[in-house]
This record gives sequence, structure tokens and C-alpha cells, in this order.
Amino acid sequence: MSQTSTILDSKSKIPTIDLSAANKVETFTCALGCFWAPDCKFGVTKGVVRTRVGYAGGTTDNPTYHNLGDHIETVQIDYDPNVISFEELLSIFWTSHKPSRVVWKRQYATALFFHNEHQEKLARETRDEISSSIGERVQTEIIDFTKFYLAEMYHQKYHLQGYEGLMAEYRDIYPEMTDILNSTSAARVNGYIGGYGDISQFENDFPALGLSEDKENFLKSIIKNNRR
Ligand code: MHO
Repeated sequence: MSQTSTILDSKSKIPTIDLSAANKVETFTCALGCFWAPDCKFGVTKGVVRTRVGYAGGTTDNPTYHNLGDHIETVQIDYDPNVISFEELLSIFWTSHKPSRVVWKRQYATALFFHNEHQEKLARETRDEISSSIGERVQTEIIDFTKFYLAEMYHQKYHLQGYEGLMAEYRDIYPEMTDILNSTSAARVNGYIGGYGDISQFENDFPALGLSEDKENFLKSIIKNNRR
């Protein structure tokens, strides 16, 4: 095979949803308890380009899952501001947890990390609105973003990594785990497996996900059995 066709060949495997990912993205960072679930929820959200899980909000250096210090499990997403706004993501954040709940462990605290003044203003305003509408103190923290420590690879796209057949296809497309981590397709499929998104969104997405046809029915059976 000539060099050119090898390049074309490997390029042709890249999911069209990844090829069409926006170049100009903005970042949204939040904590909603165990990071596996919000990774899924945001992963199926239209306009979300990529997701990653990690640790933020603490003071210790280089936290790891087993040596977290005072950090919080956090999800960070890059999104296309032409498709979804910060306000919409914020609304998903507020409706995905009970803001008055007192957390039992800092690891699972809920927090919104703002990246700029616009995000800070909206986060504080919506927090105050919620507080007066529920008549209770909001425990959710609004934190000035400083640093995000990427979690161990086994926590990334956690639900997807439980399905070897799907992972084999992604590894065939992307030999490096960091490329799977950055894939919109992988973020979506992880989300569907984790119980988010519905069958019509999935059917609409499927042709762009870069997976083989026999994975369509397999994923559909998971999506039907497991919605939240
Ligand atoms: N409920 C999960 C928590 C994992 S999470 C990444 C467990 O099995 O311990 O904190």
C-alpha cells in the first residue's frame, strides 16, 4: 500500500463527528459528585466537543484518586459556543443536583469553577436566585478556577471502557488513549452507555460516530434498557 493510501485509509476511519469538531471552543468546569456520571451527562449534550474528568478545587499538588488531598472530583468540558451557551450548561449543572444538600465528603462536593468574569457573574446570580426560591442556603461552591488535574486514564470515559468490543474499535481509530479522551464520538457513546441521551438522538448520531454497523443494535439495546 502506498504511503498516501495509508494516510487516507487511517484518516477515513476518523468519525465524522470528530472531523467536524469546532476549533474554537470554550471551557466549562464543574463538580457534581462522582465524576463518572456528569462525564456521561455532558458527553451526550449537543455542542459539547470533548469531556475529561479530574481533580480541582484543592490546595495539594498533583492529586491522584487515592491521594486526593482536599480536591474535588471534577468534570471539564470544551464546548462550541455557537451551539450551546454557558447559560444552558449552567442550567444543566443546577438541575443535576440538589444545591441545599450538605456533602458528606469533600471529594464529592458540588462546585462550579468559573473561568472568567462573565461565568462568575452568571454563576453567582443563578446561585442567589436558587437560594431565594428554595429558601435555603445553597451549599454548592462557586470557585475561581485555577488548575485542573487530569484523572487517571481508567477513570476517563469510564462506562465506555467497560465494553471491550467498543474500545477495540476506538483503539483501531485512535491508538492513543489521549485521542480517545478527546473524541466527541467517545464522549457521546460513553454518555449513552452511562444512561443519558435517548434513542432518537442516538439514531441521529450513529452514522457520524465512526463505529461498525453491528454496534448500532448493541448500543440501542443498552439505550433502551437504561435511561435516566
Ligand atoms: N461509587 C463509586 C465511586 C467512584 S468515583 C470515581 C465507587 O464504586 O466507589 O468516586
